[in-house]
Amino acid sequence: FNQNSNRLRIAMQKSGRLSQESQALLGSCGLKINLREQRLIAHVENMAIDILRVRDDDIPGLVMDGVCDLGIVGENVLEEESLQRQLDNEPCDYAVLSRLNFGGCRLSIAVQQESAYDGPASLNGKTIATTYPRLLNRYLKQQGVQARIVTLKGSVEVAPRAGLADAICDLVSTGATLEANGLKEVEVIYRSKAVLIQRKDLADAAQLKLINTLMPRINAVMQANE
Ligand code: PRT
Ligand code: ZN
Repeated sequence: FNQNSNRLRIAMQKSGRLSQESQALLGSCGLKINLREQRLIAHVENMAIDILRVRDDDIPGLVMDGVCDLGIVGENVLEEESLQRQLDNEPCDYAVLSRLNFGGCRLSIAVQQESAYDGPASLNGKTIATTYPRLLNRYLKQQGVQARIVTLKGSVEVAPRAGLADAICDLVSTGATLEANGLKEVEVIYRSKAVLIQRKDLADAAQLKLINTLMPRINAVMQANE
C-alpha cells in the first residue's frame, strides 16, 4: 500500500449491512474489483482505484484524515464521528458527493413497553444507553432534557432488561428488534442513509478527473433504482 501512489482510494465496509450494496454500486459504475475475502486492499483492475475494506466506524476518520479519498458510510456513523471530532478539535472536514439509496434507518429512543412516556421531558433524570452518545447528547440538549448517557458498543437493546438503563437510543429499521426486547419506539432523533463522501483537500488532477467520470454513473445508478 503506497501512500504516495495517485490511485484513488475508496473506503467501504468490509462486512456488514452496507458492504454488499457498496460493492454492487461500484460494480455498476464499471469498476472491476477482485475481492479476495481476507484482503484489506483490493485493486481495481481497469481503473486507477484501490478499495479499502474496513469497519464502518473507521471510514469517516480515514476520509477526514485524508488517508482515503472517498468513503461510503452511514450518515449516523459520519455525524457521530464529526460531532466527536469537533469536540476534540480534530480534523472533521469532508464533502458529501451523493446521498445513496440504501442503508436507510432511523436513530430512535425507545423505552420499555409498560413504562409511561409522555414526551421528551419524561427522560429527565433517566439513564439512556446508546452507541451514539454525541447524537443523543445533541438531541437531549435541544430538548432541554437532563439525562445520563451510557455508551455501549453492542447489545444496546438488552440494557433496560439488564437493569443498565431506563431507555435506549439505537438504530431501527423494521422495529422487530425493539419489539423482541419488550421496547417501544418513542422518538426518532435522526434519519440516516448511506452517503458517498470525499476528503476536502483532494487536489490531484487525475483523481479529480476520475471522480468526475464516476459521479454521473453513480447518479444514474441511483436514479435507475428509484
Ligand atoms: O463491523 P462493522 O463495525 O463494520 O459493522 P457494524 O456492526 O457496526 O454495522 P452494521 O453492518 O450493523 O451497520 C452498518 C450501517 O448500516 C449502520 O451504521 C447504519 O447506517 C446502517 N443500518 C441500516 C443499520 C440498520 N439499518 C439496522 N437495522 N445498522 C444497524 N441496524 C441494527 C440495529 O442496530 C438493531 O440492532 O439492526 C437492529 C434493528 O433492526 P430492526 O429491523 O429489527 O429494526
Ligand atoms: Zn461498526
